[in-house]
Amino acid sequence: MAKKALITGVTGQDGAYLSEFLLKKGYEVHGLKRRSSLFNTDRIDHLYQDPHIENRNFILHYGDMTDSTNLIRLIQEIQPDEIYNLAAMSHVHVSFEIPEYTANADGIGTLRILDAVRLLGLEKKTRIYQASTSELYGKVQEVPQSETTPFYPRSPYAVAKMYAYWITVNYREAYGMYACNGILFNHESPIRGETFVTRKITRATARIALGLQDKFYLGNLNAQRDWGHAKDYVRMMWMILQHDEPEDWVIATGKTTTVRDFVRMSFSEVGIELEFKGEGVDEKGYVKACKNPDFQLETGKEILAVDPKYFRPTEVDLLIGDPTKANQKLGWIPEYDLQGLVKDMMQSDVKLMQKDQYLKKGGYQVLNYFE
Ligand code: NDP
Ligand code: GDR
Repeated sequence: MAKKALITGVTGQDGAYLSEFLLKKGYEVHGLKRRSSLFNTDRIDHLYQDPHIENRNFILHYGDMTDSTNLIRLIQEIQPDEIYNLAAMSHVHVSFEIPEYTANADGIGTLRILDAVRLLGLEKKTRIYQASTSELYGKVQEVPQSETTPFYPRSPYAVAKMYAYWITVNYREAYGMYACNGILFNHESPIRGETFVTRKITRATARIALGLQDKFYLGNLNAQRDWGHAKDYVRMMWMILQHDEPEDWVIATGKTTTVRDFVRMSFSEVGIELEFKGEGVDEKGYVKACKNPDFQLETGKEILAVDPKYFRPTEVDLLIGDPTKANQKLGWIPEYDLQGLVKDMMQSDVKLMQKDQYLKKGGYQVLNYFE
C-alpha cells in the first residue's frame, strides 16, 4: 500500500516541490487548496490528474486553515501517514497589515491540525511536519542560530509561528505524537512568490536587461539572509519525518548574504555589473558595465532606488543558520549553493520575460506589478 501524505499549502512554492518529490517516492499525495475566484494552481498544474480517472495519486481538496471542521473531516477521510503543514500567510511584511488573520491561519491553524489528529485517535499513525522558520530568531541573540538559540520574534508572522512551534512541541510531549518542527531558513526558487525579495530582484533584473522596465525599488538592502534552494529543503522535510525520533531541526546553508549582494549577483548573471552610491533611503544602484552584447544598457543608468515603504516596522537584520545537527544526523548536504540558486532563478525569469518581450513587440500591453 502506498503511503498517504496530506500537504496543506500545496499550491505554494514548497507545496509544489514537495508534491513532486513525494509522488516520485510513490506516495499518494493529498493537497489542501483554498477556494479562489481564479485558478490558483499554476505551480502544480503539471501534476494535475483528471478527477474522473480511477487510482489517482494526486488529489486536491478544498480547505482552509481557519476551518476546523473541514480539517477534521479531511484528515478522517484521508487517514494520512504524514501531514506536512505548510499552509500559512507567509509574507512577513504583510503580516503587519493582517496580524489577526496571520495568527489565526499560521498559529491556531497548526493547533487545528494537531488537535484533529488527536481527536481522531491517529496519534500513533500520523506523523506531522510543522513548517517553522528562522524568523523565530528575529532580533539577534547569537550567531549562527541553532536548535538551542533563544527565540525573539519580530513580526506578527513570527509570533504566530512561535505559537505554532511550541504547540507542536507540546502535543509531542503531552500526547506522544510524532510531531516535528523544521526550522527552515529562507529558501527560494524559480517558483518563489513574486513579492519575496529574491524573486522580486530576479524578475526585475530580467525585465530591465530585456528593456521591459527602467528601474525597480527595494527596501532594506543591508538585511542579511541565509538563502538556499527550495528543492533541497523539501527533501529535508521528508527526511525529518523518516527519522526514528520526532525532533526539531535547523535547515540552513550556514552562509549569509546581504540583499545588496543578491542584487549584484543577479545582474552579474546576465553580464551587467552594478555599483551602488549613497546611503540609507538615498542609496541607488547604477550600471557600471554591460558586458552582454544582447542587452543595450548604457553605463551610468540608474536601475535601483530605495523606497521606505518596503521597510518593516521591526526588521530581522541577520540570519545565519547552523545546520550541524541535520548534517550529522540526517546527512543534510544541499545540492545548490547561492550561485547555483541565482543562476536557476535568473535563467527561468529571463525565459519568462522573453515571452513578455514577444508580446510587447507584437503590440500587446504587458503589465508589471510593483509590489
Ligand atoms: P507560500 O506563500 O509560497 O505558500 C503558502 C501556501 O499556504 C499557499 O498554498 C497558500 O495558498 C496557502 N495558504 C495560505 N493561507 C491559507 C489558509 N488560510 N488556508 C489554507 N491554505 C492557506 O509559502 P512557501 O511555500 O514559501 O512556504 C511554505 C511554508 O513554510 C509556510 O508555512 C512558510 O511560512 C514556511 N516557511 C517558508 C520559508 C521560505 O523561505 N520559503 C522558510 C521557513 C518557513 P494560496 O496559494 O491560495 O495563497
Ligand atoms: P523574509 O523574506 O522576510 O526573510 O521571510 P523576504 O524575501 O520578504 O525579505 C527578506 C529581506 O529582504 C528585505 N527587503 C525586501 N523584502 C521584500 N519582500 N521586498 C522588498 O522590496 C525588500 N527590500 C528589502 C526585507 O526587509 C528582509 O529583510 C521569508 C518568508 O518566506 C517567510 O515565510 C519565511 O519564514 C522566512 O523567509 C524564513
